[in-house]
Amino acid sequence: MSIVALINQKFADEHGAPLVMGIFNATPDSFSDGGKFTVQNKMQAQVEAMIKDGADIIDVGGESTRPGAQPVSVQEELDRVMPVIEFITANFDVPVSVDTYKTAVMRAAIAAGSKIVNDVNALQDLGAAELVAQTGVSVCLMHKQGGFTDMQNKPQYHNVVDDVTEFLLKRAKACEHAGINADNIVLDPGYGFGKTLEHNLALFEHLDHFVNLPYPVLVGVSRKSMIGQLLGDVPVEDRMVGSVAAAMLATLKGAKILRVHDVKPTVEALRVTLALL
Ligand code: YH5
Repeated sequence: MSIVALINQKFADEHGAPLVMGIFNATPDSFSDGGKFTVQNKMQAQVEAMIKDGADIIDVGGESTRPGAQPVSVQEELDRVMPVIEFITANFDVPVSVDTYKTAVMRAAIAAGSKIVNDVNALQDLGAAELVAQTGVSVCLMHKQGGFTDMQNKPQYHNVVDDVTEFLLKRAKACEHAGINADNIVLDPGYGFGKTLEHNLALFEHLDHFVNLPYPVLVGVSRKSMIGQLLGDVPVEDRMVGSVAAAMLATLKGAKILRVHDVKPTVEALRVTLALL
């Protein structure tokens, strides 16, 4: 099923609800206390909890793309994400997205059953768009400015909303030209990727503009520094309520996929928000 069909089905069945994409960080710091057995069991328990809590998609990533994070090799990234992807596709029907910008990782993830490529680099790696076209999977194209190490170093735009729009539409057209069906494309303004707080706020204020483009929009603000900044520079563990609030406003502004760490609080907030609307 195309991502647009999945979005429309839930939207119709659940009073305008967007899809909830649960973030699964397959990085060693998330799971490394104890032996291999413990690691595997914790991974499985977290996946099961996210599904029980109502995640519509599980987004598996093996390389931290936070500013200043260390890059990892293709082999290391595969070692992190493949056991998780294989566990989910073997045991559950929930669609898996793979959070990667590397064609080789996309290829392995798709072969293991991933139905969505979530690419912070908008399929600009060599052969990425062709791979997605040939395999018929869906893609989220995200905007970022700059490379991963320097992107928060004085980001600048002529007009952030126009610049991000121009980039995303250009990438969407290139992807369609490569053979990707329009119904398999999602756009994402890329909160926090080469953006100051002001840029992030402008992109949020003008979400209606992105939502009016001919592709569904994914919003990923969960636990990000913009939430921390709005709360007076609170640490990451104190950003859940702010993240859920932002996700609800994004929903009211027409976002169709919410990428979140806290699935249960987001799903509960959505039920109440949409029931009272
Ligand atoms: C996104 O927005 N983000 S990875 C810094 C944080 C918290 C979270 C503590 N992949 C996105 O989640 N994919 C990531 O501060 C993404 N959209 C899409 N499509 C960064 C992340 C994070 C970074």
